[in-house]
Amino acid sequence: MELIDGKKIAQQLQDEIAAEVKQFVSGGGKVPHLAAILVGDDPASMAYVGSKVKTCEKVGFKSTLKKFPATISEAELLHELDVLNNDNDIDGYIVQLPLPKHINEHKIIEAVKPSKDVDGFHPINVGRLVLDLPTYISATPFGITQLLERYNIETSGKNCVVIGRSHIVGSPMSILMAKNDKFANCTVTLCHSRTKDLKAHCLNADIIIAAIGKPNFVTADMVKQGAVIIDVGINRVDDASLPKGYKLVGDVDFEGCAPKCSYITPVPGGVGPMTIASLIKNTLLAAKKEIYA
Ligand code: BQF
Repeated sequence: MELIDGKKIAQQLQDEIAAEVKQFVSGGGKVPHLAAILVGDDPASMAYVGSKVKTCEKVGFKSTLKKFPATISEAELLHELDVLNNDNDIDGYIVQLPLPKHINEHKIIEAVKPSKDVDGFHPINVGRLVLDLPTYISATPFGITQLLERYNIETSGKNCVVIGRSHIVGSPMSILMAKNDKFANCTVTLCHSRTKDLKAHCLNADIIIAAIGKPNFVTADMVKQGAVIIDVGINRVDDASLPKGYKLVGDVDFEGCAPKCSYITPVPGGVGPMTIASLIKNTLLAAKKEIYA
């Protein structure tokens, strides 16, 4: 069993990006500038945005964090997006999800200018992903393909089971793994809450990508000997013995499954750090106008 060290690969990616920024700026390019909109005070969202801003500093980007109370109206938020869409210094921006219930997420996502949509959530960018056109690949699926590539994991012709059909992870991941690309070319099965006999599908899988949001959902009895497991789950589980009062666990029973795996990602330190690094990469692509001229 080899552990896939997402923290290490994310650091490598960030070092590469930092070097590229230096070169780009010394050649007269503008300093890449990411903006983030944070609505409300959900602690997890605050932490995620915080690490995005911190990573911008580390790679030599400018960043702008725009915080709004949970009571902001949809119209006011749409106005803020309009401001960012028209600010020529902002190369890309994100709206940290989830948003408060009174705001229609779809409406917000559709208001992001596609050329600045470094999360890759806009329908235009999702459509471009499906059609193999240049696009911002959403950060978690992009990060996972980077891990497969950097560990040189054989994927061609393999059976890949994606568990979870979210618009952010499961759905785009299933599309990426089915593509005619070196670190894809899988036969993909997208499993979800209505799947019959999930265990049989998993036992047939060479690669399992778990994105369900339920701690310890994938257990050893569901895993074929030698399988690759990518654990996308970030679940808080109460643990009074820890200073924070909780620990992070994935969607996979790591202890049980790891002995059967050829490769497995840990939580924390697996897919999570790659999500951040991929967002940063997309922002560099935006600043260099490599996706939209
Ligand atoms: C790690 C996210 C659910 C909903 C909205 C490193 C992150 C997480 C874990 C991180 C996530 C999850 C992010 C680790 C960003 C991933 O060491 O394991 C980094 O910051 N993430 C987000 O922005 O919004 C979410 C999960």
